[in-house]
Amino acid sequence: MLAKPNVITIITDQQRLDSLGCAGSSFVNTPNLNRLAGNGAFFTRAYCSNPVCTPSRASILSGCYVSKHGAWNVGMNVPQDVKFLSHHLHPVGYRTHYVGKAHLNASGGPKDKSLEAQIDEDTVVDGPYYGFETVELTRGHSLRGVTGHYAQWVKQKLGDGLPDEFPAEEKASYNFGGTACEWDMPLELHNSTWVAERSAAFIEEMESSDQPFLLCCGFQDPHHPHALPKEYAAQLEPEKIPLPAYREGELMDKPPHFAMARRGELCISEFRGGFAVAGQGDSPGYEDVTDEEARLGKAYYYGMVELIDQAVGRIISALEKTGQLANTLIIFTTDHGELLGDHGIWMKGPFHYEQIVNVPLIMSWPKHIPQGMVVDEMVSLVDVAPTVLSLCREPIPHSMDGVDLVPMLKGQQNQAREHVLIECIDDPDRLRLKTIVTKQHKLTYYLEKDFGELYDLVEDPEELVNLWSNPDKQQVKIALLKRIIDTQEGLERRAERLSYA
Ligand SMILES: [Ca+2]
Repeated sequence: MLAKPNVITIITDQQRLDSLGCAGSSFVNTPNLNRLAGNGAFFTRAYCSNPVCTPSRASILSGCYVSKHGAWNVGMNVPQDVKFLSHHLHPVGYRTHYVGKAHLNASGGPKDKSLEAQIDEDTVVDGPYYGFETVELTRGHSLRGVTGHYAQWVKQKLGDGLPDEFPAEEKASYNFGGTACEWDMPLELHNSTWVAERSAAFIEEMESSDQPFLLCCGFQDPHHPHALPKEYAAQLEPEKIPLPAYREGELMDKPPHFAMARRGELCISEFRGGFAVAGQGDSPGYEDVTDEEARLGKAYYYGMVELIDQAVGRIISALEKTGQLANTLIIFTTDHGELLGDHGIWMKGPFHYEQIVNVPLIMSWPKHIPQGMVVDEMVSLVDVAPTVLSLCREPIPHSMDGVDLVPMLKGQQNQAREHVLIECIDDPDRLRLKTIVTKQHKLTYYLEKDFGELYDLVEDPEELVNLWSNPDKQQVKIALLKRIIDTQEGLERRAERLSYA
């Protein structure tokens, strides 16, 4: 019998598709990720299921859309009965381990209600955790992310305890979410270095084991604050980075919360629910971001991706050195993208622009996934879990909403799906979005609102012309609305029918 493959899922945080050299970007240097893509399949139209952390991560690991798994926003725990890849693979002999940022629990709030909320500089969470037998977790991002197992590791490296802080100098006079921060954090102690080193250590441990493994690597970057070790920041060439794409007046035909986000008014608007709008927080707005600040903020962001690239190189080289590369399926993706000032807005949230929802996805397993394959057909990150199970020759549970991509990867199918669904519930009483994306169109329905969005992605790839109210497009609009209802019906909870009556 053939041995089961090892599986490594690498999930970064808030990474844009254009942050990869293999996506055609000349201003970012990602040799290791380009090579990984060249050794496998690179997807140019992979869509996340939700524009923020927890819901999207739960979808990647469970193969279910947000309506099905129920973790509808950040600040909450993924329900314990949701089954992840770890729950499916551990009982069939897999050793399961997680290193890095998970964000499957609320990051704050009452500590007795969330394990991850307990993580701080002195407190770690060891697992078992959501089907992973062991975990080494951290919480937060860059300047605010030296916590949990990562903090313990830094302390051990320094020998004489953790300094009160690693100081950082902000390059903009106010924090708009994309501010560049020059950070007094040595490269060898950076969070991406930690994820690489601990992942490599696990891979080395597994060299002599008969068990296959599932390793999940969760990078905290390139999530804001955009902070880089001084030594790395010095090498940046911000002048090479394109300025954000924004045309004055382009938000006029959009739902009102778009322009409010730009003006920094979301937090005081009718769209704010019990908490600030996820992905925007109490942002002061972006109208005053200068070209110089924007370019620098973007340069630091892409620099953070380059550090991830180097870390991924170390993880792959640990597989090579231990002779496990040929039998390891590697998935590289992220939870959602980032606007970086495009359309006049930074970060993410209830704006389903391509920069937020069309995300990086690479799958590599030499001899099993065609090398150098570029997949331009649409896929969803809910397809990751069923595809992993298929490649591990394990049954795919009916409860998964994702489809098995293997027939498409093997050339037996031209396309895996006709549309993808993206859901966002910012607040059950406020902004709720259902987006359907097809080959040509993208429609976003806002529940109980008079506004909506419709784009022709072929004619208008920059999503500048909202066709929602265009009289000539009402047939298309009705067809896409029908698809949302059809898709939603499939997510309803259904008990198993056992007999006629
Ligand atoms: Ca995230």
